[in-house]
Amino acid sequence: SQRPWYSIFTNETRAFVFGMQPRAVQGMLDFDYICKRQVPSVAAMVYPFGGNHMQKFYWGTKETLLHVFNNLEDAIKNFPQVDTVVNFASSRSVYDSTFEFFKYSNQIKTIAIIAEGVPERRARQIIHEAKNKDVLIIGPATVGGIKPGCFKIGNTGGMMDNIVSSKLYRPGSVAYVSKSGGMSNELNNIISRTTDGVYEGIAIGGDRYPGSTFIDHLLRFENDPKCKILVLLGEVGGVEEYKVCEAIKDGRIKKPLIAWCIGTCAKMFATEVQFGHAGALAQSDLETADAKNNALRKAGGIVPETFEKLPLVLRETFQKLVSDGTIKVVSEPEVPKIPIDYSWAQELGLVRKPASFVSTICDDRGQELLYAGMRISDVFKENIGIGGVLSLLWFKRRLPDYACKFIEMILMLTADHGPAVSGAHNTIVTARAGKDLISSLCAGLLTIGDRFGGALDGAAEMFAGAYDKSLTPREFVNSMRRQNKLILGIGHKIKSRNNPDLRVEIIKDYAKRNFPATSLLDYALAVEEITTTKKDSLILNLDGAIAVCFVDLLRESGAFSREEAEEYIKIGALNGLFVLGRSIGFTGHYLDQKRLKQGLYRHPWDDISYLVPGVEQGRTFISQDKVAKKDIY
Ligand code: Q5B
Repeated sequence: SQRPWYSIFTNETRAFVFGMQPRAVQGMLDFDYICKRQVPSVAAMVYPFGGNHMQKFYWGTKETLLHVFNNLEDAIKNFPQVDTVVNFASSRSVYDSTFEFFKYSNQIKTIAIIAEGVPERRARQIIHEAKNKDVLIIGPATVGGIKPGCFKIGNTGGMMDNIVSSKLYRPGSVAYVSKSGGMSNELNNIISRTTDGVYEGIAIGGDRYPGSTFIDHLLRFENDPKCKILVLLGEVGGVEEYKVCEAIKDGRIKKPLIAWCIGTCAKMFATEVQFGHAGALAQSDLETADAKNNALRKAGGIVPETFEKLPLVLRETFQKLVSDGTIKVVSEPEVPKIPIDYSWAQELGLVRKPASFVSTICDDRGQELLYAGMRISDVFKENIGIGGVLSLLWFKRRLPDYACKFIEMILMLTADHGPAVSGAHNTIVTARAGKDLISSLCAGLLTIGDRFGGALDGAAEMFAGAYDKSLTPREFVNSMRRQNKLILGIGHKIKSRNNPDLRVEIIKDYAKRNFPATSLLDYALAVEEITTTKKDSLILNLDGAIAVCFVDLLRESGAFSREEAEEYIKIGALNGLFVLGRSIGFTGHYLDQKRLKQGLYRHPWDDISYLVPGVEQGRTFISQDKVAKKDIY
């Protein structure tokens, strides 16, 4: 590698992220972008589950694709310049994945291990192997680290606004090493306010056996000429801070080192206290925060009296180095603009845009699904049934119980009328042609129209129109005859006065007994009186009966304004009732055919009248070229 040993991250460092961590990757890319890096620091993700593919991320305000490899070998082969790994593997799998990376230790030189709770035995094995392979480990149990202008490990630094407010988009002169990610954020903030900012910050992690220790990083910082002030934020537990004391004493650390060990309050407790980290417990007097602070002070470190005074000593030390010319203060670059995700900006109330869709019936965004404002749990608590659900989703309101029951009655009565009707026939033929449920169902539904099952809207419009114009039933029938139009809702292929359709009887009876008024039904029955005198089968059929009763419901129930009632007739709500009900039957026919393993249907020849030009001994009577096409067809 071209970089000096002390500089593990540069603005050209490229990394693999192990694990499916799109948020962390996006955070790293956003950091790169505001640092004005030319190439994203994340070269690829390695995720053993699923195939090799590309995943989309933002690069500033534009989008870019990153590789996701399901095996390390491919990743290494494709990106020989990658020398860093951010390993998000869980505590259970981190050992195996890290050892996998060790196989490529000629290339991979730094591995950050994020997982908490890695068994100490495993952690020590990893550390041992890392030493053998000359690989630097940061972690486990760490957020990672950050080098302003160069590289950010995973989620270090928190959200982008935090990173910007701590000026982590450009390098300063102060390098720190701490244990925890939270305290690193605090240091980023303090350093940015009291000095020219962070040069590099590493959180070694809170476990008892971190892969690299305070001294490892402080020696790097000491040797890095761009770093002018060192900061150590230790804590109660462990003896690593004493190695730093030694380094100050024996001159390996010469730069000003500001140090503080957190946990001085431990003495206020009667027994030893385990602080947040696994390693944050003093197992002897030597491991207390006070003892370590005293030792660091004695060794020559700059140790404030309290943590609150840390900013003060930082400022003083910085000022001193500025005045003696060690630190040259450079002018601040322009504060970068942070691209914010649209969803976040929207949540903050910063942006608005006209929506492409408007929807007013159902909302699935909250904790609970809402049907026209009614919680799905209430739908069941109040037992509103399918009629109630339909009234919410179709009409955006609760309808009276008798109306909901009527809707359910319609769905039950229209559910099926045998295999012979157009729609069921089509469904069956389609199912037997080997098609799936939805194709077969759609094939059946497509037959629904003015003649079959879809006469409801037309019937409602015709009867209501005539009634509203005060045409007598006779005038209505005559006018339709004059216009040469069939009255929709009248007539049936097999049902008649003598063979009444009992479904229609049920509808009529229910409406008569439950509706506040049945003006249009009465009018339609008067029309039926006339049409059946012409032919017994010209009865008010199922479509017609449902249609006129539904108009009575829309107009007379008090649940709809007159305009609303007319609109529902016009926009096709009524045919929806037949479509919904008959879907039950068509689905039944489909399942029936599949259960019966019925083969491909072919219509028998003897059931088709072939009225094509005749043939004699395989030849046409009249030679085709002498006959005009219109004569044949
Ligand atoms: N004539 C239903 O025809 C049918 C007349 C009429 C005035 C009329 C026919 C029709 C309107 C559409 C309609 C819904 C095609 C039907 C349904 C669901 C179903 C189906 C099932 C289920 C029946 C004989 C003479 C002719 C005609 C005249 C006929 N209809 N005049 N207004 N509406 N109706 N569809 O029996 O002088 O002799 O030439 O189109 O409401 O789909 O079970 O099968 O649940 O699945 O073939 O119930 O009525 O009668 O064509 O031989 O006509 O009466 O002009 O007069 P037919 P045709 P003329 S329910």
